[in-house]
Amino acid sequence: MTNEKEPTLTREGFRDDILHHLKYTVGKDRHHASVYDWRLALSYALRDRIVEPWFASTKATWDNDYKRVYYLSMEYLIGRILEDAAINLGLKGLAAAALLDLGQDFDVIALDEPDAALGNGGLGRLAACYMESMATLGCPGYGYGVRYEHGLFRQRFEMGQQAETPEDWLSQRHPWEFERPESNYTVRFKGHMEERHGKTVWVPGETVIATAYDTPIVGWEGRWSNTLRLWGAKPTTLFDLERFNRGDYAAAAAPETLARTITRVLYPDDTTYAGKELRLKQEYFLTSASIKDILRRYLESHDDITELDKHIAIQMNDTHPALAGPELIRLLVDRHDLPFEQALEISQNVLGYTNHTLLPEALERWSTWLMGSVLPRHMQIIEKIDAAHLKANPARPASIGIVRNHEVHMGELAFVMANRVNGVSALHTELVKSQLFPALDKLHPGRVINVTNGVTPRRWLKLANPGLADLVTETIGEGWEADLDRLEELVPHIEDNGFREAFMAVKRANKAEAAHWMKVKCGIEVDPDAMFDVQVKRIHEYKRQLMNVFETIAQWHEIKKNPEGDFVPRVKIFGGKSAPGYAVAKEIIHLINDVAEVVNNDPDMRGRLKVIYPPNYNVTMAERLIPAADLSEQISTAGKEASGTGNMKLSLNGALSIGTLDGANVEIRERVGAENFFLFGMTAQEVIERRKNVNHAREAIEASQALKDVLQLIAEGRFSPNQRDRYHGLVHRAWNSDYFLVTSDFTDYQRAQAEVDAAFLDPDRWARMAALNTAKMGFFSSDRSIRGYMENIWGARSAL
Ligand code: DL6
Repeated sequence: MTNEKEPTLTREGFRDDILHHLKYTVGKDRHHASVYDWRLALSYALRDRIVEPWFASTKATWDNDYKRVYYLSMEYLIGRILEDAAINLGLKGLAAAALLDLGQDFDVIALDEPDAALGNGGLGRLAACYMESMATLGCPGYGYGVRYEHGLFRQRFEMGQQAETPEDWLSQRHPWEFERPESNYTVRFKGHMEERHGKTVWVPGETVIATAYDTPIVGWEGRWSNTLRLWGAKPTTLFDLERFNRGDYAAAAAPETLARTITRVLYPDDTTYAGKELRLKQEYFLTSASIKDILRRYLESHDDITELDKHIAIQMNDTHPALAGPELIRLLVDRHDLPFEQALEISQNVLGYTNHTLLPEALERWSTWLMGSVLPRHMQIIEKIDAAHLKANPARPASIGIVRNHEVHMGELAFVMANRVNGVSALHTELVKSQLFPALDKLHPGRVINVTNGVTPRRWLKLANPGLADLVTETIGEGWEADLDRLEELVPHIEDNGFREAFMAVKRANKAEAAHWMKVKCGIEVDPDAMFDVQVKRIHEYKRQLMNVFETIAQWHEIKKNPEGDFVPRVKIFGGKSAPGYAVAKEIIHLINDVAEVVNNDPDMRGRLKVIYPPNYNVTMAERLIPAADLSEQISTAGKEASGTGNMKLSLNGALSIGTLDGANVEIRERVGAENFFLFGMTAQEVIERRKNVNHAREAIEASQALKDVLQLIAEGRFSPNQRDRYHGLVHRAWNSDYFLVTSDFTDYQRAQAEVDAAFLDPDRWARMAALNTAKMGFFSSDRSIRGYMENIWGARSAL
């Protein structure tokens, strides 16, 4: 291992720590311990090493009264913790050696850990990267979230179709957290309002207790550590004994059922909102417990509640925690007796809002009836916020009110309550201003700013790709992990044959490992020398996996027509889950699997084309596939992908991108240079124009024989021989609606794919381009993003 922190700890000492925990914490002797037992023992031994920096960070924050940042997010897509913690502590090598002495293998043990999936996709994984970067930069902060009993569902394929089963990460002991039963808050729902002695009093109909579970998040080199505080739910009364004694067991257990339901499952959909009442309760549960905890902590060392905004900043990760505004006002007014106007001003001064999507269906709205019945006091406050905003901005158009058409618009609420609203890439921020909130932006110029997303290099290079990480260290020395701009120092080395060879040798080794894994996981053999063409992300129409499948079919058809021809061998690799209720995305999954079945069993395709779709894509699978990718598919309809972060991870690991001018692709291309990025497709503006032509799909298909053939092959059931009409609906939509413009961009996509083939046939050119991608990714470190938040939104300083 390179760059191991000089340990005061010895190999023998750490071995003893592991054995101590195995015996006294896990209760096993080493001769009967399973991998699970060893994992727990190792995790506790590592966790011990985090506790000191964690306490020291907390103490320094109290002693110096540092400004604290609170990140509120309904999702944290954490992944495995063990190896990440070991790397950040500089103890991975030592841990591996100590385990070896005990006859155990670090990698086997690390792989035993469940992949904590408390998130659906990009927004949740970003929150996890940001937690780690805040700790690395010494930004005093807390992440607040929900301790879901079941994270994102497990995906299986049954006859090619997605099937979901519950995920159960908490069925095993979770060694990284500390339960804090003393940190608990009553969260109220429903009921009614009463006026008592001139005060408005909320008499709740239901209550649950939010109780804290803390996970320390250690930054690079263990110099600072923050807390991720997840709320679990407990009933306010254990059970109704009277009802129980009468034999009415179901009614007796009602309080417990309510509590368990709230934290039972991560909301399985990031685009549509069913199960509305429960979702609203989950959001309020997170928000209420967190805001109360924030105020409690503040008042422990400050007397004056009106000074709150000088000492804290609260970031709302999308609109999901947007009740933070009304809840903070409620507490300031109802509990601390501040006038509404002052409470509003203080709240606005502490709150920031990050928007992560332009998709209208993903912008939350709640009916006033639902809001009023679940949170009657908040409904009153939201109306007051809306009225105050209108009073201060009399020219405000009715179309942008927070409450309109009997709905509460959470995007507008978050915007009005925040002192800064940020988009997540330069293009997205422009679209937030011009398309999403144009009128609000005009009323509040300067409020919308950009902070382009980033990813943590500790996990997405050092952990995921140790071969490349070691090569980088050998070439430019240590320290790049916390100063990713230094990757630029690789540029002159790209001229060096030896460096390029070493770079491609790492890629080849990663591909060989991934190929072996695919053989075990999917039973399909792939050639590590073929191009690994990777599209891994949520399955969504706007991300256009469909275009990739169409192109795969076109390629298959070409090879069938010319079986003796020369073709660049490709392995098309897909990964991703669809929201369970999203029928069109599930149909795309089915089609990918159907196409894979035909392609992979066709002797003409041998050595030329394979399609692999391993089920249950998650953080761990990303760590395996991303370092092995040659080509990164970033092909969303321009104007729809807010940023993307997979695009950054893939480029960082030396994959070349084929992509549209969408989200952060624009900034990636600027950095790697237009000649090193396979650009295709319409711009966001052209997309808007194109849609005005109602015949856009038909015209695009008529103009491309290849596309016509693809649709014909699908329609006649070539990929669904046992149900030939399976995709008639899909083909019909492609001809007649095609909102995401797959057909209009298809021909240009094919052109760009041909350029990719030509580049791949020139290994030296490819090696230069791939290495340049890695070298130019410094900007996309989440450390840079967090610095941006600290300087331009939170007004927070590093404690280091
Ligand atoms: O900002 C993180 C991530 C972006 O990179 C993706 O482009 C965007 O799709 C994603 N949004 C979500 C769900 N949005 N909502 N609500 O995950 O955020």
